[in-house]
Amino acid sequence: MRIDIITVLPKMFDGPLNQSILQRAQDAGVVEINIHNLRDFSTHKQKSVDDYQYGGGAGMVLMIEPISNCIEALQKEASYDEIIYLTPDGVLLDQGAANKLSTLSNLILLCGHYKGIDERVRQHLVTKEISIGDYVLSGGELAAAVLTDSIVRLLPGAISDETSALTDSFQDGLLAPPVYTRPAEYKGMKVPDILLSGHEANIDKWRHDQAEKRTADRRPDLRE
Ligand code: 6GU
Repeated sequence: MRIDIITVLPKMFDGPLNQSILQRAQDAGVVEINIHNLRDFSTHKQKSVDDYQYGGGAGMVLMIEPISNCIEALQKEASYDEIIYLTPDGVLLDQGAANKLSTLSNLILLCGHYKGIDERVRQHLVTKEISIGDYVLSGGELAAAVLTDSIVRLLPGAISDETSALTDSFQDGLLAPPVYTRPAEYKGMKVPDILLSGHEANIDKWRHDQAEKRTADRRPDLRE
């Protein structure tokens, strides 16, 4: 898979994409992630990428021209399945959406900033709009990093233990059951006996029951 991220704040991606599973997936060639500074596609002397909004009002708006230039340059290198704009008024990201996106080959993620982007970008260039939750972030960068992580960890070869992505919370519509590691007892706090029993079928049943209980307690909406 190839993911191209367009942003005015490329440094925001230095940390999140270069650790752990995301770094290993890139090292292993499972995914190629490229960060593009929108300013590099400005045709203005000052390299500006935003301007005042027509009709008046506070806040700068990202201009269509540098965004279009950047997308056109990328489309000379690859053919993209989706051009995704990260925005709080997009469709909410969930595990099902991440699963679907992980089956595609090439994605462009466009991060908005300031007051927003020219509506013509959304109408004519973008193919999908995604929000990561009902709260407001300062820009789309953190959302793009979240989306990238949710997709890349699902790619074959990204996680060494192939089964572990499948037992995540949400993957089967249930929250994940509790897990424990050594010691078996710490300051009087004990690991449930059944996990030490070695009885695989009973352990599977216990885990499933715990997942059901946790989901009913915390996220009854997931069961509907
Ligand atoms: Cl994608 N962008 C911004 N700015 N805020 C958000 C968001 C995206 N998703 C939730 N809040």
